[in-house]
Amino acid sequence: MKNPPETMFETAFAEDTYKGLTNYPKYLLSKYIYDKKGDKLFQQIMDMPEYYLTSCELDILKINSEAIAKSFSSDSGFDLIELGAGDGKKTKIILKELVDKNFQFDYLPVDISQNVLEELESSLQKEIPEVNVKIQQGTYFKTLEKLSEYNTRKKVILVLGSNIGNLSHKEAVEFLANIAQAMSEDDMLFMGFDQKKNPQTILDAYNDPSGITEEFNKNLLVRINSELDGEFDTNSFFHWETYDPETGTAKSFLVSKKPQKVVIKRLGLEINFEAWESINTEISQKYDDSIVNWLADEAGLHVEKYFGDKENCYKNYIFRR
Ligand code: AVJ
Repeated sequence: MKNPPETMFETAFAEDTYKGLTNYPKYLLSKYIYDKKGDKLFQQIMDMPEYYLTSCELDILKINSEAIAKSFSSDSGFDLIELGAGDGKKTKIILKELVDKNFQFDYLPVDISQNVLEELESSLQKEIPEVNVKIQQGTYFKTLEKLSEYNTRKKVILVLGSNIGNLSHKEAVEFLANIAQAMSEDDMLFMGFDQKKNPQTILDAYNDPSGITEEFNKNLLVRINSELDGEFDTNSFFHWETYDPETGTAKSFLVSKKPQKVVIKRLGLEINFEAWESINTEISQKYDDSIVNWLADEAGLHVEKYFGDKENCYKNYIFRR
């Protein structure tokens, strides 16, 4: 029982789920992991000892806060625009430094979730009340477009957490090109990229023994069950992680333990799984300087400099047009 393809879908989640599960090989989009429960699980991931990305980036920002703040500053002040602000734990290090040095700036965190933004605003009010916060609810590019229309002073665009890693190279170039389009000559992009490293370290980060990453991935099935009237038995799938050191791509899969059929009522679908058939749920790309330089070039940007940790586990790059 398959829907005729011309049927209108109620939500983007419904449409993307339909496309992904009727594709061969099957896939789901990682952006849908992040509902309330998914956000919470990601918070837990960031606190795991194996998930080195967060502590690496935090160290880079702490060690280089003076140089970073200085590179952001401008005589006529600037707007610090953060795409995907989250809880702001890492950003606060930079904000504190900017305030301490008396630099003139406004902080404009951009997020889809008004709730996340309001929590960030109130925690900043308590912790660093000197910061002028102007929360921006909306999608990244619509908001950037709007901001580049009305604001004339220097823009520093901040994207932390190696979120770009969830994109294919083609999508990453589009993402960077969209940002580049909103940038003028003086503007800067400051962005985190997780680096290629010992493959075992990467596998461990996405394959924790406590099973938090597994639950994080399976949240896609949980959401399909609750929002699309799906009937996934999450116990009949297990989490599998791979890392290809040649391409630098870590991939997450949910693998079916047995042959099974799964009904998703609101999609009018019955999905057939062979034993050991997989659903790709996420990619987490790892980079090196030559990949980053190539992506930048394709997007009409160039790398001005970068900040790394001692072992170059992770790097934050400054891009300009
Ligand atoms: C939020 C996209 C940076 O890919 O490392 C963490 C998400 N997935 N553990 C990443 C994630 C599994 C994370 N990003």
